[in-house]
Amino acid sequence: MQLSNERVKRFWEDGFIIVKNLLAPDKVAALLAHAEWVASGKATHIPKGQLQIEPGVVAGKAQAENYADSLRKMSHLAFYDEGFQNHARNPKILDVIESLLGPDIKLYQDQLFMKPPRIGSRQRYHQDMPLGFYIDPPDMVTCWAALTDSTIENGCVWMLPGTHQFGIIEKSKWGEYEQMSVEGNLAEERPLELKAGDCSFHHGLILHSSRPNQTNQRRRGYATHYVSAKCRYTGPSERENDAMLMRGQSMPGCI
Ligand SMILES: O=C(O)CCC(=O)C(=O)O
Repeated sequence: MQLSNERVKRFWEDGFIIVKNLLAPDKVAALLAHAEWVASGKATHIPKGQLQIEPGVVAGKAQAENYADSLRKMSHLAFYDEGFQNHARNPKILDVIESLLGPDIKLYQDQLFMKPPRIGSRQRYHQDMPLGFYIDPPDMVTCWAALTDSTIENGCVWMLPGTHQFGIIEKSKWGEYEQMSVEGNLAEERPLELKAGDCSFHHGLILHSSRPNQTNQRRRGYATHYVSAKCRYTGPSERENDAMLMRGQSMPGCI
């Protein structure tokens, strides 16, 4: 489903859009079950280095009911696992990405955000691109797929509309926005409440955050980070570039 010109224009103005019901219920249920199996620690084909534990658990200040509920996120799954890779290659997602980035698309990274019940912590305001995405120009769009309903109470993602237009923003400024948000003084921020199967799409330079999970239910979101295959890779070593072609073609001298 290609986006209408009006929705594409909206994306470039705001830096994000929501596409409701993009994923079929059976696909969401299967991916969620697969995510829970991977999170249980039984999936030996995924390197352990790709996961992060909730900071409260690491600091001994929070206790998780079980191993899965101690996890904050898992990364780079589609590069090792067919189930996640099939999702990343979902033509409905790639059609939206193509409307925004053009026909030649690579997957640079992915992150399964776990947001466990009660102890799932706040994600501070940040831009994705300066946190390890080595590309030029900044043609990067993330699809955040809701595997469960995502609400204000269980810690949905919040966006600061239009901030992708400012380029890379100094990290001290991220902290200022964060402070204003925590104090409830950031009137421009917008919650992205989603139903399971909805997807939001955001630009790699937009400032965004997410809140703690205050409920007894897990909030799961799987983010796949796409870049244009026409970007140059600007990372420290070409060996670390394992971006995967999703659609169209690779370009000589590019990522
Ligand atoms: O899902 C979250 O809690 C954070 C999402 C996020 O930061 C991202 O998709 O880049």
